Amino acid sequence: MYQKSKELFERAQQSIPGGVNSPVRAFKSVGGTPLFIEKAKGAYLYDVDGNKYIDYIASWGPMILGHAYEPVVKAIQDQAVYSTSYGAPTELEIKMAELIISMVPNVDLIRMVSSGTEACMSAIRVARGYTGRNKILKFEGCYHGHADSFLVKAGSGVATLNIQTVPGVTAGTANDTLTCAYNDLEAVERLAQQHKGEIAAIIVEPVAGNMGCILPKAGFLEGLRKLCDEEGTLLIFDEVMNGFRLGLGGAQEKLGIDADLVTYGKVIGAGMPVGAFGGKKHIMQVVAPLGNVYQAGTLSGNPIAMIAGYTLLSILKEQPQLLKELDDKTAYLKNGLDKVLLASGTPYVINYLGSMISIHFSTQPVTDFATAASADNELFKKYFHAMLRRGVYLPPSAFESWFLNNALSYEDLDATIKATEESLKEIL
Ligand code: HOZ
Repeated sequence: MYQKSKELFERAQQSIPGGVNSPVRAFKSVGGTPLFIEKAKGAYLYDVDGNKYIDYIASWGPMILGHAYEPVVKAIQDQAVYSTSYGAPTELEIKMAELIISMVPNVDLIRMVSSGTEACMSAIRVARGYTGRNKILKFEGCYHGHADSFLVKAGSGVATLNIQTVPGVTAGTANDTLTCAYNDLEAVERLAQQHKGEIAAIIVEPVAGNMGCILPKAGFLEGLRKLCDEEGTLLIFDEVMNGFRLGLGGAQEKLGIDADLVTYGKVIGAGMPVGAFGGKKHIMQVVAPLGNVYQAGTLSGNPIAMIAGYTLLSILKEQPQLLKELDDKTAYLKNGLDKVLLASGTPYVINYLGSMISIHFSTQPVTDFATAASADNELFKKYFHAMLRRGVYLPPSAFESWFLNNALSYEDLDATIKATEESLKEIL
């Protein structure tokens, strides 16, 4: 069933560390052979062995309207004939910035970069430059890319591979990163008192997607906002996963909280390598060449990435019912999964908001990294493979959110619910 993938994985390991260019893809925590993908269209992935899967990764977020979405493909093709990169400004970059600013009201200035990692790395540099402070505070199990400052108690692949300390991150850098449990406002308040006047920024995934999907408790984000205002600390929302998915204005709009800086990633490139960081003018004006906080990149604002993202975001803006349809599909899936999971008798938790969702096989609410980690992740492995055998491609780790796309039909959702019912019968 996976013969060609097996051969490719063998070959890949000869030339690529671990055979993959991003660790979660190696299937380390679920075991087995990573699937090598040949193509994708709409809601489906096709591997090199000719197997078809209903896709719940959506390239970890950006395929909101499905894979190879025709308007995006055409826009890329039309742009490519004019060259793939100039290293000089284009009108497209202005249109992209104007579009995002029109959708996210508290962003006055926005800078394009090439990935979510770069966006978050740059945002904390801005926060440090603006406040003159060194420390940042992040939450256990949140993942903000692989810049040194964030690889402390990180989620996603770091959690999946159970890496406690990342060699190569200096003690000095790690010491400037304070951590708290997600949703523990009192712990944040205590740390803020201990480090009064030292914390440049609190960075958070408003809806966490790198320890499965975990929602902020009522008052948590509001409490962070208040604390930041009192302490002169900047609040950074990492909306790499949430942005333009949870709402046109992302989590800020959905949850009604303004961050000082916001970061975006793959979603704003419709799957092309893009990221961005933005915020209020008085903060963003420290960025070079307006100010001295240096940040740069030849591929920043790349025309192919800009046209892809601009096309996707314009469609989402013009047709807001698309996100509503997607949310309705997610609610339908959640209800169907609830039915079959309840009937199976196995303890479980489904967390979801908008079109982010995940299952933890847990006896207690999953509200932070500790509760996510104490879920039955051995059972998740079995569930993952049982679903894969039935043509459903879930994230290959319990420490990742699922992302729905609007190309999914209700038949696909029913097939996923049925596959879960059958899988649970097989593995329990
Ligand atoms: N760390 C990413 C998801 N949280 C996975 C990226 C990838 O493997 O493409």
